[in-house]
Amino acid sequence: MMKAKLETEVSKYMSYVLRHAPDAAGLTLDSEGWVSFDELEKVLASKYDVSRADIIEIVDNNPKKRFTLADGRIRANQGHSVDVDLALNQVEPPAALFHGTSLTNWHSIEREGLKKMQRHHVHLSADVETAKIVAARRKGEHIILRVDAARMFSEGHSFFVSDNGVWLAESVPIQYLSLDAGTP
Ligand code: HQG
Repeated sequence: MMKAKLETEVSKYMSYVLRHAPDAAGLTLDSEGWVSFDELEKVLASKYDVSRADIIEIVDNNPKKRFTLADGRIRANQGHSVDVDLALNQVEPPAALFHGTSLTNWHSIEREGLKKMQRHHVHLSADVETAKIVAARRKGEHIILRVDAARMFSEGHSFFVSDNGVWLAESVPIQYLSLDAGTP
């Protein structure tokens, strides 16, 4: 059993490498974001005191299922800033989706809608609770935005869902956004 602190640290580094900076670890992702598990294992074992079994445990225990390990390859399920195409299928979203952010962002969001910023998509959740958790990572006061996903979808916008259940969109124009009633 690994210490929880080590597990979190390795998991964060895995997210960093697999989403943002494969180069920093001397890794090259394929066009869909996959890298050989053997290669990642070498990188992690040279930096941390972890075995192959430990790394598999980190993948399996990850609370948000951030990684998929299959056929000797591993990738991050969402959140990339490097140029990968996850080849996700378009899906019809639930009627409403949610996004949590800081109040200070609202002034520009209300002018330009939600933009994907450094990532490939705007990240949305099907439940308010998840949006609150995302918002809580931001400083200051928070807001929860409700996305009228049903109308957005019916008006031609595409939605995707990552393998770990994060809802993704290219952008959310302002006409589909409202402040959720649950906003403090
Ligand atoms: C904001 C975590 C001003 C947006 C979570 C957010 C998530 C605007 C920030 C995942 C804006 C981007 C992603 C606009 C958007 N003006 N601010 N027009 N449009 N923003 O980190 O959604 O733990 O790229 O509100 O669970 O915060 O990493 O996105 O505050 O799923 O697996 O710009 O990260 O997952 O920040 O978080 P991010 P996010 P992991």
